[in-house]
Amino acid sequence: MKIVDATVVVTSPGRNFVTLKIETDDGVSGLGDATLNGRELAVASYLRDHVVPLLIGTDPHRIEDTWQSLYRGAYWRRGPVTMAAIAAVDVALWDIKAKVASLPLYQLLGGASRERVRTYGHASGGSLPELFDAVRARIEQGYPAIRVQTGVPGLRRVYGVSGSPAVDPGLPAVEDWDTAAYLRHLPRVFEAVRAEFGPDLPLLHDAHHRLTPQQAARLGKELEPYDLFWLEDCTPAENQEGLRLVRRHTTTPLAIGEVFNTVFDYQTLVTEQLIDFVRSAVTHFGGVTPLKKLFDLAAPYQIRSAIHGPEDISPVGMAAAIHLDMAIHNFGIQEYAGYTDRTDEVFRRAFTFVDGHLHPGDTPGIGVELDEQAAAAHPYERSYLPVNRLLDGTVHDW
Ligand code: CS2
Ligand code: MG
Repeated sequence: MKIVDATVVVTSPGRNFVTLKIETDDGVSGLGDATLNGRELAVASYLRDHVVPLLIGTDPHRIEDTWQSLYRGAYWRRGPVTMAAIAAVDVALWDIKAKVASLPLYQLLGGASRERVRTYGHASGGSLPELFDAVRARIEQGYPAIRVQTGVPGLRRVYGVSGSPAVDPGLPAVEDWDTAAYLRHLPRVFEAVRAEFGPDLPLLHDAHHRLTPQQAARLGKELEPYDLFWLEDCTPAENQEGLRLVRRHTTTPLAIGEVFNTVFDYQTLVTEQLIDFVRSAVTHFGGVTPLKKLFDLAAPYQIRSAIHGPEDISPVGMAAAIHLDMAIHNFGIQEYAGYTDRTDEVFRRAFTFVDGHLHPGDTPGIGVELDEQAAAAHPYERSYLPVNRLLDGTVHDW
C-alpha cells in the first residue's frame, strides 16, 4: 500500500480549520487536523510545501517510522507549527490503518477502557447572575462538570467571558488584565457558585497562564474550600520549576499543558508529580502516537488525561481525542465545546454527545469524513486570538 496524494483543506465554517487528507493507491483515505488558532496558514504551508512531498510513495502503515522521520528528519524540532503538521499526518495514518482493519481507532489503541467519555463544558458571565444562568444552561445540556470563568470588577473584557468583541474585524481584540483585582474577586465567585449549586458539581477554572508561582499558590490555597476539580494553567509553565512552589502550598488539583507540544515540556511536571492532569491536544502534540506515550509516562505518577477540546480543535482532532480517551486507563475528563451546524455540515462525524458524555462511534477509522464541496463554500478568514494588556498598557500573558 502506498500514499499517492495528500491535500490540505483550509475551511472556515464560522472559524478556521486546517485538514490534511492522505490518499492511498487502495482508495482508502485518512484525515488529520492541523488547526493552529490564529496561525492556520503557517501549518497549511508547512504541510503543503515541506511535508506532502515526503509522503508520496511511502507506506501509510509505517506510522511510527513516518512520525520519527518527520520529527527527527527536519532537524528543527518541536514548536506548535511543526507539531501540528506532524499531528495531522499521524492522525490521518491512524485513520487509514483503522479503516483497513475495519475497526474504530480505539480498538487499535487497546480497546475500550470505559463505556463513554465524561466531558466538561464552559460557563462564563460578566456578573454573578449571568454566570449562574450560564452554569444552569450547561447543567440542562447534561454536562457533568463545568468550567467557570467570570468578569472582574473594573475590567472591561476578560478571558473566557463571552461577548469580548474585536474592535477591528480581522485584527486582534484587546483584553484587560489586573491580577490583584482578579485574585480578590475569584474566591468570592466560587463561594457564590458553591452556595448556589451545592457541593457536588465538579467545578474547574482556567487562569490562562496569568499568574506568578507565588500568586498561583495563594489562589490555589484560597480556592481549597470550594473543592475545585482543577485550577488550569495557573502559570506560564514553560518554567516547569515554578510549579514546585505552587504545589508546596496548595492541594487544589492542577492541570497544565494546552500550549505544550512535546514530552520535554512535561518532564519535570510529570516526574516530580507537580500536576494532576495533562492538557495537550492530539492536534498540537504531534498526534495520537506521542500523546499516548505521554499518558503512559504520566500513569505511574497518577496523573490523568484532560485533552484540550475548545472550538478551535476541528471535529477531526476531537474524534482522535475521543478514541484515545476511550482506550487509555488514566483518562480524567475531556473538554468539549461542541460544534455549530455549519461545522457539522463540513465534517460528517460518527462521534456522539449524549448526557454530557462522548462516544467515538463504531465506524472504521476515526469516524469523520470531510465534505469537500461544503468546505469550499467557506473560505479562510484571517483571525487572531486576543491580546491581553494590563491597565497601563503593558502586554501580559494571554
Ligand atoms: C482554553 C482555550 O479551552 C481552553 O482551556 O484555554 O479556549 C484557548 O484559549 C484556545 O484554545 C486558544 O486557541
Ligand atoms: Mg485552557
